[in-house]
Amino acid sequence: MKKVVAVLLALMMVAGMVYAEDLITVGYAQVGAESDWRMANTKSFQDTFTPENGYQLIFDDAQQKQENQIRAIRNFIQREVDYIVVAPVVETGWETVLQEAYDAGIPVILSDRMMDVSDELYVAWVGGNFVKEGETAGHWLEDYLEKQGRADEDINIVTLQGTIGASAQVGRTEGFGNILAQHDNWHMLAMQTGEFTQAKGQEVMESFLHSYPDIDVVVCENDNMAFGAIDAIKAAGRTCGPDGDIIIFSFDAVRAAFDAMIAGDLNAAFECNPLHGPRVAEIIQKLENGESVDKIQYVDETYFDTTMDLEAIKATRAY
Ligand code: GYE
Repeated sequence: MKKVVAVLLALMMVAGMVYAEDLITVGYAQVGAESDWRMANTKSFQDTFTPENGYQLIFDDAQQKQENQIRAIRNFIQREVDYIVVAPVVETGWETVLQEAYDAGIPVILSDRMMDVSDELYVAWVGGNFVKEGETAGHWLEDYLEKQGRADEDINIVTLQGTIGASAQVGRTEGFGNILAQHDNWHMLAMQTGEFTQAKGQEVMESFLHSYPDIDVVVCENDNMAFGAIDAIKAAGRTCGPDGDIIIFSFDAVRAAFDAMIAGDLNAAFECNPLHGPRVAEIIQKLENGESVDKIQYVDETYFDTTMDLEAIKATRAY
């Protein structure tokens, strides 16, 4: 009996090994868990890269620290994964570790944010067009002020920026800045990072409200910072949103941003799609089949504001 069990166990182990060997191993160096967007992004990878779909996912949460991401990538190289996927926390400082992956013959796919490295060090990038998102927000504000008959008024603006040096921060700041530059009556009073988190967003907004009593517009480089900012505005006895005295909008358009718009606290949300898991899987499948892939792949994005049927739209949203 013992023998039979031993043989069975051995067989199961071999079967397991063969099975594990058939799986494509993917190491994902994720930024962290700083926002709703990020959680949706993580879930998208975890739902896509499953054994049922032919993958083994090694997931690493870097807690928004570049040194942790670099360590994770080195660990993936050591474990000889088939593919490395990185959502880089910031754009600079990757040349050395990416060269190491390249020398090890492991393809690197960038997702979400960009890296400032030479082209041959990664096979493809897929993510949102952050400059365009910022410009869309700027055009939305133009339109909104126009409709309110405030197009020629002096408009005081503050910005809660994302993690400094992250593509989403750099692009959104640049994009909104392009439209700002076309309006002499728009004044950017201050820009400060809220690290893409609700807590930091609230803290920075509190200090903005102290320093600048006459804020007309708050630009939040993600939804979660807007949630913090809304709390700070209310705590200061001020109001925001379409019926309030401060205009506030943000980027991402996660489910909770719809709730904030429906509640009348947030004016608009500029979409950034986090569901990159299937997009990265498609790239990997093409590479597996020896097909070529587009190096840079932007995802189409839109925006939402309180003039729309937000309940109906929210019901169709996946994140
Ligand atoms: O906007 C923010 C997250 O890089 C697009 O990172 C992403 C940004 C997203 O923390 O919520």
